[in-house]
Amino acid sequence: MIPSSPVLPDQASDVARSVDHLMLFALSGLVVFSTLIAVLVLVFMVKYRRTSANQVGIDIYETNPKSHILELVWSVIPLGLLLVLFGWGTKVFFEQNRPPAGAAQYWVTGRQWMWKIQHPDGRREINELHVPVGRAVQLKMISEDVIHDFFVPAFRIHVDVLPSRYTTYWFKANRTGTFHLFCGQYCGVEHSKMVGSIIVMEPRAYEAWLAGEKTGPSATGVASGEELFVSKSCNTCHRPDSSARAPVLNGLWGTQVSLNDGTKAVANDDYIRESILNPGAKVVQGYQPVMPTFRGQISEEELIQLVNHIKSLKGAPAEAGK
Ligand code: HEC
Ligand SMILES: [Cu+2]
Repeated sequence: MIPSSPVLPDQASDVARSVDHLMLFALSGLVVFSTLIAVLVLVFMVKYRRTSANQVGIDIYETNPKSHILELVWSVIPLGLLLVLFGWGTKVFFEQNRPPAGAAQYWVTGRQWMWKIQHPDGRREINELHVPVGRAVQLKMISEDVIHDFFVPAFRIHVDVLPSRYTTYWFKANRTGTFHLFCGQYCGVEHSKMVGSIIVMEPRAYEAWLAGEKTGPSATGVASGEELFVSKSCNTCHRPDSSARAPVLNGLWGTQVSLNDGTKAVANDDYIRESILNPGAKVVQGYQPVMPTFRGQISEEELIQLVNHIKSLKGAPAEAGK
């Protein structure tokens, strides 16, 4: 455990600790070797200084076979240290990038210049994210316009949020408190105002907070996935009772879909998002590419509602083409 210091930001997750240990290891190696080299430069400057006017340097390599050993030493030791750094860095990288099974999924939409967040139960908030302490929180993030970056120093999270692709990250806060959220990627004139807070609460307090003011999807101007499915007339083709014109979407989530070019795709968030915006890209086997594109007619937040809705559609997987 590293004590809090004025140099390092707050440390509020286990991953933050791993990142700091790795950073301190790299930093101490840097300090040791920089000092060693600086001292040797000074010592050798004095020790091997020119003492008479006609003195000429000698080629150490030819005259001293021991220099092979010396060269091996200064190659192998740094190699070993760098490999340690590499292996350790890889371990931390995977720790940071692989959410543990059962992590609760939160949606984050970045736009000029705010963060819009949706909880697993559909609750929404802006520039604030309330989470319970000690529970893994998975973030699924997308931008509505330019590239933003979800930056929470206390969790050592610094990850780009891209338009047209979901980025996934996770954290588990290990103490309660309020931590800064920044946009870490210059994104326009009000970039510096694109800030917020992560509020880490005791699980009980979080439950109480969730049960508090009701701001469901419809209360904040975004219709629920179920409503959108009707209002965007998805249901005219994707009727749960027939698979005549379009595949039934019940039970689709997580399955392998056979496409009419002979390949397969996994029905995940990105697949469903693409199916709605660019239906022609992956056409389900046995169907005609008749689905219209909804690009420009559905916002990222509405897409999230639709993805969540399709995810929640249980029942027998669609038969034809699977
Ligand atoms: C005109 C009829 C029609 C409408 C309207 C329509 N779809 Fe489709 N959809 C299809 C057809 C046909 C396919 C299968 C061919 C393909 O993949 O493009 C399909 C495929 C899909 C798939 C991939 C299904 C799978 O089994 O892999 C998803 C997801 C989907 N649609 C979602 C939607 C959503 C959400 C809406 C409303 C925003 C919508 N569709 C509106 C006809 C339609
Ligand atoms: Cu930004």
